[in-house]
Amino acid sequence: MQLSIPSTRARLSRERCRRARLARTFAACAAALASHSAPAAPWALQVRSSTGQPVSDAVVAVELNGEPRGAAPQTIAQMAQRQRQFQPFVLVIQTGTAVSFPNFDTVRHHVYSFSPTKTFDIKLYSGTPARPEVFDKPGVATLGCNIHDRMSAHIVVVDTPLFAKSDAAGWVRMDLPPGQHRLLYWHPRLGSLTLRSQPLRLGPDGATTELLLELAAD
Ligand SMILES: [Cu+2]
Repeated sequence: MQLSIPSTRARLSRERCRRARLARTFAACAAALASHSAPAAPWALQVRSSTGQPVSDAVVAVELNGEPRGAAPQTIAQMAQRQRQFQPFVLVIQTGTAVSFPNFDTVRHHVYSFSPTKTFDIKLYSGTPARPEVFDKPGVATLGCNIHDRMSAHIVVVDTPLFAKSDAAGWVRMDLPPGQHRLLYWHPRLGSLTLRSQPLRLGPDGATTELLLELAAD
């Protein structure tokens, strides 16, 4: 078998190309690592009202530059109905999450949302609807039940896996890398279906942030 010169050249150039591809991948990888090479440090945020009271059930999310934003495929969350109430009252999910609406009551519910973030209507049903609803846009959806006017809840959809709800003392805690991030927040009593945002600059040693909210009366 004879190895012709052109085919040797072709093989060499393929090899060079492969190495160049690897080098580019490595460079991209190294750049990505450099931007997040500093270890995450504890970050705590307390949400309080303008009168100084701790605020629970506030949604807090942090977007890091260059991080993946949508939820992994098949991510599922649940908004249940028990004793003619939605549970939880506020559900936070990552964009792309599918939400199921199981009804654990003996009465039937008719769950809907007219919010632009996600419009849907699950007509009178018992048990668990066959198909979950996928929330593919960030924002806030307000839920209701056509049968029980007092039933109400919110689904808050964020473009980041870093999210939490404030606890009874108003605290949210996360480990975050240093950098220039974006803090997003929302509370039912802010009276808007849009999340608010502000820059969040963090150093390498962790930090505590205070967030004061002007809340409407209950
Ligand atoms: Cu109902």
